[in-house]
Amino acid sequence: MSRILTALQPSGILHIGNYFGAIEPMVRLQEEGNENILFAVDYHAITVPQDPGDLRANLYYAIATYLAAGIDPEKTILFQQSRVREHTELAWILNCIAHMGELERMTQFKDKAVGKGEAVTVGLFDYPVLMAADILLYDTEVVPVGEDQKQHLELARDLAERFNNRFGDTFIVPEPRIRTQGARIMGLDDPTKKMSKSASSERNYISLMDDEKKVIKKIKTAVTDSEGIVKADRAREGIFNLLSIYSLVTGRPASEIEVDYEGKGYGDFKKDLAGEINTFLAPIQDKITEYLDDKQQLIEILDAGAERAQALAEEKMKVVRDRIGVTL
Ligand code: ATP
Ligand code: LTN
Repeated sequence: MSRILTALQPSGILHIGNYFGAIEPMVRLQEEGNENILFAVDYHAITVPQDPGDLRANLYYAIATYLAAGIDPEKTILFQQSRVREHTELAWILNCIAHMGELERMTQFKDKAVGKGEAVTVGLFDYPVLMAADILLYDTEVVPVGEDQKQHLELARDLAERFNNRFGDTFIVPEPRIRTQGARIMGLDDPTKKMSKSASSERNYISLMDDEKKVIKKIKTAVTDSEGIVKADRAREGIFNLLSIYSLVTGRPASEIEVDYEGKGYGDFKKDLAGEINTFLAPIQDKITEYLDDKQQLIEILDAGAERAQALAEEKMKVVRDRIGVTL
C-alpha cells in the first residue's frame, strides 16, 4: 500500500485529456486500496488572474467531476487546497531553501511568463514550490502526473533532499508516476500538440460537458490525413489520436477497432466515434449535474476531507517547525 497524491487546478473546463490522463487513473489507484489524496489546487489557480465568481463555480464543478468519475470520498481524501493552511506555511519554509536559479529553469514558468515582462507575478514564479509543499506535507510516495509535470516533481525531490540534509530526515522523497495510457491526448485541431483547455479554439478539445451536437461537430472537423485508412500508426498523428480516444471511451484495444473499419473511410469512423464519446459522456454529465444541484452535499464532503487532510498536515508541520528551530 502506498501513499498516492495528486492535484488538479480548478480552472474551468475539464476535457477528456484531463479525464483519462489524471482523474480516471486516480479512480483505479483508489480501487487498488492505496492511501489516496486528491485535491483542487485553488491557490495554484490564482497564479493567473481569476474572477472570484468563476473560481468558486469552478471549484464546485471540479469536485462534482471527481465524484462523478468515481472518486469515493471515503477511500480518497478529497479536499480543497486553500482549506488546509499548512500548504502555504510549508511553501514559505521551502521558499527559504529553494534557489532562484532552479525556479528560473522551470519550463512551465518560462512558457507562462512570455509577454508579461517585469509584470510577471511572484506567485507564478513560486508555483513549483507550493506544489512541492503539497506533496511533501503528506509523506507522499507516489505522484501520478502527466509528462508536463515531471520537472516540477524533480524540484520537489531536490527540495526534500536538501531539507533532509540540512535539518535531518524529515521528508519522504517522492517518486513520479508518469502515465502511459492516455498520458497525452492530442488536440483535435492540431494533433501535434496536447489537448489543452487554454487552446485558442474550442475545436481543440472535447469538454466533459459538451453536448451531443458539439461532439459530433468537433469530431467531424478533427484533423486527419488524406490516406483514408483507419490504422494506429504513430506517424499519422490525427488518426492515431482519434483511435486512442475511441479505445479509451470504449475500453477496446485499438487493434480490434482497426479491424472494424477495414475498407471503410474516415466518415463512418468519425460518426461512430462521436456516438461512442456521447455514450461515454452521458452518465458522467448526469452525475456531475446531480452533484452540482446539491451544493450542501459537496460542502459537507469537502469539510470532512479538509479535516482529514489537516490532521495529517498538522502532524507533519509540528516536526518541520521543530526541525528548523521555531518551536520553543
Ligand atoms: P492547460 O492546457 O491550460 O495547461 P491542462 O488542460 O493541461 O491545462 P492542467 O490543470 O494543467 O490541465 O492538468 C491537469 C491534469 O491533466 C494534469 O495531470 C495533466 O498532466 C493532465 N492533462 C492535461 N492535458 C492532458 C492531455 N491532453 N492528455 C492527458 N493528460 C492531460
Ligand atoms: N501543477 C499540477 C497541479 C498540482 C499538483 C500538485 C499535481 C499542484 N500541486 C501536487 C500533483 C501533486 C498540474 O497538473 N498542473
